[in-house]
Amino acid sequence: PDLKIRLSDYQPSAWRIASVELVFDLDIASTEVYARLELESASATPTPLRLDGEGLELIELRLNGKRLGPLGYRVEAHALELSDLPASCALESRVRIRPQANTALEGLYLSGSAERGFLLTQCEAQGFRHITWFLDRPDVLTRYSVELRADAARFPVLLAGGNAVGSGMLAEGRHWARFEDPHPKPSYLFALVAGRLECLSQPYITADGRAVTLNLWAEADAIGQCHYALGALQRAMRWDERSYGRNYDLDVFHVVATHDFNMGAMENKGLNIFNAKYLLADADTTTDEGFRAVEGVIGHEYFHNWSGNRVTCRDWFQLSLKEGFTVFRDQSFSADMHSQALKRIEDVATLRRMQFPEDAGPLAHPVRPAEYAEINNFYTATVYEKGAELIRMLAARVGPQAFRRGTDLYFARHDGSAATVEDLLAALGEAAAVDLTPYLAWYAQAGTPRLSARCHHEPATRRYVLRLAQHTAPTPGQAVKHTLPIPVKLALFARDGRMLPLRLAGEADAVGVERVLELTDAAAEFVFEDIDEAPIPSLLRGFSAPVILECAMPPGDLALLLQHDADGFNRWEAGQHLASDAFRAAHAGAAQYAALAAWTGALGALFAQTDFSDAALLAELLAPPAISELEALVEPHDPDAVDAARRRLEQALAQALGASALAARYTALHAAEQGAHDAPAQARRRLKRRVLELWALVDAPAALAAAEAQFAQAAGMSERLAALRVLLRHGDAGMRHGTLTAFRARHGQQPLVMDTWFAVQAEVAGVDALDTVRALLADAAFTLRNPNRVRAVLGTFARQNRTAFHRADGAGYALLVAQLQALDQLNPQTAAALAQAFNGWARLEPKRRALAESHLRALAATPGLSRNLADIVQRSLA
Ligand code: DPP
Ligand code: ZN
Repeated sequence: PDLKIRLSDYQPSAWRIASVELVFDLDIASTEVYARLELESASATPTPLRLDGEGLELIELRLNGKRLGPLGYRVEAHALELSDLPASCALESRVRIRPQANTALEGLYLSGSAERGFLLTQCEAQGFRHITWFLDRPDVLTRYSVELRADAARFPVLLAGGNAVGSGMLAEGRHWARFEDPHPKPSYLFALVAGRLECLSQPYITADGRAVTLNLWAEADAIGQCHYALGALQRAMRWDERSYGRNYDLDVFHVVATHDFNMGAMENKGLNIFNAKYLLADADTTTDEGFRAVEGVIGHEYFHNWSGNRVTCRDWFQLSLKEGFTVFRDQSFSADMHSQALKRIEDVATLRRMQFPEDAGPLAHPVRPAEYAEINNFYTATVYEKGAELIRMLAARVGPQAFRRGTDLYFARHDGSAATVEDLLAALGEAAAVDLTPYLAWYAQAGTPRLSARCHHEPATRRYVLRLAQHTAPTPGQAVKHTLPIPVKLALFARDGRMLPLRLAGEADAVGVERVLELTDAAAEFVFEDIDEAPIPSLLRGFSAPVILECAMPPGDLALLLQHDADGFNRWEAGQHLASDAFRAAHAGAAQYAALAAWTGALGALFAQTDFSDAALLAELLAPPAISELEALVEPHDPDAVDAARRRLEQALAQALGASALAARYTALHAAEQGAHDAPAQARRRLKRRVLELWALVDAPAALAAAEAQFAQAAGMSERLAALRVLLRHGDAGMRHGTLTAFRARHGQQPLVMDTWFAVQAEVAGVDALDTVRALLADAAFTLRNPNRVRAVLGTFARQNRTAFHRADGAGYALLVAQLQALDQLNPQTAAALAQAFNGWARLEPKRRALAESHLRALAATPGLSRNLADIVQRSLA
């Protein structure tokens, strides 16, 4: 049967819910939920009301106060249907739900143990239907009034979204608390939390003068790790006031940390709930990247208060309306807090590592999908990361002032309602007096466009001709592709490193030295005048469009850009281009090749410049592209061969830099290290980590000795972990065992650090890698019930440890499939996310391809597969 939901079938709801009152009698094993819905038919002649519900034990239904007998309604598998209702009525329901038995972590569930854990909810996308009967769709916005009741000793803290309006004691040691949210919201933004939690609190005054209390909540052993997040939250709030004119809008803002969470975090109105991984942070347990991730996610969820909550999505097809936009907002925030160029490099690297493979494989889908079988499988890199790139293109297209006017217009026009992608583009376009509708094609079309650039110089006419052409390969369900508007930011460099003035044919004067061309057709030619000698083009600066640029360039030209381009991103990009060319040659078995020499030579020169001030950028320059990017360059591919060729690149780079220079740089960085957390200290640590890794490739004994010392004396987790990684990769069995034991002895009681302990072992390549993973799965601290732990072991193994997962005998596939079958019984969402590690299987060399396919088919044939996992497996095999 075709169970797909389609965008083209969208119909507004036939019923509205004017308000809802909820009362929860909370208990771990069994919770009773009372709901009173004030219903209004959208039409004069009401149609039957169909409410969503899953796994609810119905106790009682009342219509306008009168109890409904079994003939008054119909209960189906996932719906409650009532016919012949008056156009306006009150429906009351009582249901029983079972939080402790809820291992899917969707709806109301228990985090931690029955004795000490707390209750919480996760409702996006469709968790609310696991709590009560409701119109569980984002375009039904309602005012919520919520009362929580629970044993006062077991659940001293009771929280729900909105403002607290009262609390008190009940009989038998129970207490109650009541909350009202003045802002209408869809059910996916509902949340409650109940249990023993500690609070870190701080007053905050918004730019428009509202006194707000910021409350960060965590279990007692973790509350001390909330200070960094609290500071980040205040920075995010100020930033949104300044950058977008957005103010917070309730008296209190709660953020709660849990170790049991399927996602990174959740933007519930007034009550954000965070995976502890993105909230808890201190120097002893958190790396520099970890701190930046906390700040970014704090920003992301906070920014949703406007882009997602005040203006929400009409339907789940519009998910990127809030997610792509909000990722763009959090990227901009992080860039403003740190470095524009580095943030851009990191974000593009993430896009290429996660989204490009998705867009090139069987799960490819547009940023706004046209259909889905299971919406939880569309919280993807495409909807998030590519969606953010589309907003970035639009922002660049209209310019900063018009973009701000446009977002102001969007928020004002759609406040308190549910919007579409068209609504956002209309507001931005109106503010800029630009027709942005051609950009809608980006939302509808899957696949990464290939942008090819060919250039030639005509000395006689002093012209430089740039020919751009675009092509997008077919993706599943989309055989024919359309042309897209592609903004190409560019500059032309003279041989001496000068940027040339840019005058296009037909223009009277040059328009600056950097400009944006828009390719709107399949191909176009751009002619630059007054160009005396063949320049070096710097194309797609700042990664001005999410495309694959194909432009053959001589290694010497790329080396020049790598050393001199003023655009930090394109500088890095030139190195990536060189490294990719070198990789192709290495993979093809070439003994020596110009690209490799140019890459190592240019990096050697940069490395030797002792005044190269940007240590963090240098660290990024010294890394070749990720393995998942390189895999895409050869088809079909053998993971062992890809891995070997990438290693040859790193080896050649380490040799070119030289053991003594690496040792000297390491020593200098180590001496400067003070355990500080300012940007220069972080940059030094970043470079030091990379230098240590390269050093170990050319002088393992010396690098290992340094790593052991660094591990023993580390001032914080960045240092400790960098050393541990090198020891695990290059050390002997005794060293590995010793450091892992010491690490565990120190951090065994800290779940997030133990996730790292698991992950660093699961990522190590080698013949015994699979035995390591088996041992980790058998460890007493491993459990399939905790998503972070599952991702640490199985996610790291299947996504990061390519040679182990893709072992030639198929043992890696067998291991993952067996784990997926077990995990799916407990947590379908996490199982479905993990199964996407199979994504590139069809591009493998024939032997592995056949093995991967047969294991996927076995998985598909598993009886009782969840809809989540079945959807991924079936689309992967289609
Ligand atoms: N919690 C997820 C996010 O913020 C889904 N909304 O992206
Ligand atoms: Zn989000």
